[in-house]
Amino acid sequence: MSALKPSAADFAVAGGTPLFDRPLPVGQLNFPSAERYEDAMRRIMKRRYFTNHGPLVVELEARLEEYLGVRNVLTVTNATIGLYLAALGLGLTGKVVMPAFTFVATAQAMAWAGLEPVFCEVDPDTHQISPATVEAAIEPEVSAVVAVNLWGGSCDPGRLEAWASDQGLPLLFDSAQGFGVSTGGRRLGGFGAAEVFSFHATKVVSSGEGGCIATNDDELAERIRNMRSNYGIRRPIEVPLTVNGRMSEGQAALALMSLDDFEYNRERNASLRNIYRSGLAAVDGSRIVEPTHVEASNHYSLVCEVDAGEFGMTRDRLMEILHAEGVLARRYFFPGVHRTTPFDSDFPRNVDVLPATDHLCSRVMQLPVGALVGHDDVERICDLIGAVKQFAPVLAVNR
Ligand code: T4K
Repeated sequence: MSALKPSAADFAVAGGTPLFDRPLPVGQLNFPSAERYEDAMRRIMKRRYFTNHGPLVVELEARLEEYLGVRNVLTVTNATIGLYLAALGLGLTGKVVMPAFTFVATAQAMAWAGLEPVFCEVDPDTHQISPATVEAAIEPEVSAVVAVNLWGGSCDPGRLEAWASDQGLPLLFDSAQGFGVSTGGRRLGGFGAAEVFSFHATKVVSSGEGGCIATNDDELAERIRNMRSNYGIRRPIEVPLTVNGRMSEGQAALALMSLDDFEYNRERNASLRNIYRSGLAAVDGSRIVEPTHVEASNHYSLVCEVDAGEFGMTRDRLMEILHAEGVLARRYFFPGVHRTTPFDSDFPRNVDVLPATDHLCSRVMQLPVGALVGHDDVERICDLIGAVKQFAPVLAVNR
């Protein structure tokens, strides 16, 4: 019997007291102390230089180039704009293959760049794309592949790179979730034509909103530099369009502090994962998805699959129960990009052809990790999930 919830009537969905009075979210939300933040902002105020490639952005780009081991890093307002700029900078046209099991921004950015998505499957165990899943979606007019590195793991980018090179297809990586991740002896950042990272508040390195494009292609970098700033910079170079994708000094200050804190936060995430691992090991019907094809993960997210048959209730009913207790689990990526507007109506042929993606969308949830979640909290979440399973025969039907 669970000490937390001795009977089904003790669950908040049945009128009991919620386990957490302060709801626990899934995002990383790693931010510096108010003192460090105030100090950084005061320095910006004193300089009176707030944006347009200021000294903190210059410093950040140099540090990122060194850390990621790439020739060029271009900071941007957010990763969605970064993906859009990278696609335009690469001159992609026509159709691009990408997974439907990703955050909707991957496809939205390509649509803004005038590209048509052709959605491919992911591997049901790793949740990542592979040469085989991409190859199965290839059509004659496909001009590029947009690969996604998910969950602090990777899609084995070296293998995909070799395959894409054989096919003569440019490869752009959405590594929004992959900062600090290494695979095959290299950090993500230098694979394919370019990689795009997100520094959103929910990411492990954060500037509130923000991101960067990493590339070893100097010509591409120069083109994107000119596109990123409405008026272009440095030597004149022909670009299709310019836009405002610049990062501000305030964002750069946050990102620099977040870089300083990254190793601490990575280790903290890893320790939370260890508690989840042991806490859920005996809960049949729950499976923690480990970051695959990596030597070092950033442990950005804690992803759990729920097998309704084995667990005794659906993922959605379990989430309803967890939410009532203050555990704000999220069902990324429901319902799959192929089933979201406008992609479902614009490209209906993509909708009913992705059974592995649909299967994952019905059973995957993220559980809380990050700065607002303590080791004790994770122990209690695991006990709670165990208790839900124990009372599943009652709770599952009490809808
Ligand atoms: N490609 C991939 C593969 C991505 O995962 C993403 C972003 C992108 C591209 C695009 O990157 P950006 O353009 O965003 O740089 C969140 C994030 O907004 C998004 O960055 C992230 N992926 C995605 C997976 O998750 P939402 O709309 O589901 O998050 P939201 O705002 O509901 O927050 C999640 C939880 O965190 C909630 O419980 C609330 C809590 N929260 C959130 C924020 C922002 C807080 O407590 N405080 C906060 O400040 O998209």
